Amino acid sequence: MPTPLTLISHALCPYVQRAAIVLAEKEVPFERLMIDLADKPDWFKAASPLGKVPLLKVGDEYLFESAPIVEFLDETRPPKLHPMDPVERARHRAYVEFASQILNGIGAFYSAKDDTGFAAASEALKTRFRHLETVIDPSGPFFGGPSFSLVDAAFAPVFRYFDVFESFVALDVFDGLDRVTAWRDQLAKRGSVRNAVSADYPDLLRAFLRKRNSWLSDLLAQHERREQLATAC
Ligand SMILES: N[C@@H](CCC(=O)N[C@@H](CS)C(=O)NCC(=O)O)C(=O)O
Repeated sequence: MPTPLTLISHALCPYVQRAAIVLAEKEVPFERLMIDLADKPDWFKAASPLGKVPLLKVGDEYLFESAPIVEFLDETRPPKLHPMDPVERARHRAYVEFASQILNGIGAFYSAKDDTGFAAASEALKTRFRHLETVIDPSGPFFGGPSFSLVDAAFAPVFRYFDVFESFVALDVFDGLDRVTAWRDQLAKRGSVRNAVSADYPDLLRAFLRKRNSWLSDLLAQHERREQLATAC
């Protein structure tokens, strides 16, 4: 009888998605438990030293931080998603961290208070994606070539943000980045990626963005007013 696994989650968290994607790639059954990060239960505070999701409950033990969680899954459940070659593996770990830095950049992007801050955050993201364009395996379809890896699991939630952003604002972040765009398209089609969030993810992300009181919140509000007018006509 395999040890039961529970992924302590939040509906929008990109780090939770990494773990959910890896579990799905490995076809490992698991329970998913959503918590309210605005009202953390006492058991969660006790189990999560940094107060963050994801947690992976393995039997009676709680693992925290997405990187060790997915590495644990990769060590214990086939197929291996990390490359066998140690240098390549170290490189993949670095690009998982690169994805985390991009997530910080996305936070700056959706929190920017004015057009100047928004343009600066957008430029910073473009610089990161331009770098990625030079390091993706050109034969595709995934970051390292034919096999889905932990880097793919880390970037799929990154690209998912842009699917929602681009539903209400035209962005040029991926302009001219053909390899990144092809990779993004491949990841969006993958079952493990699609199923890592609920069907109402776009609505939940829009609701989150509406409350940011940021430049992007204003762009969303303008778009939604136009949508309402179009429906009224
Ligand atoms: N370094 C952590 C980052 C996880 C993280 O930032 N989780 C966020 C949600 S996406 C969180 O739980 N924040 C706590 C809070 O909002 O109070 C990891 O890789 O697991």
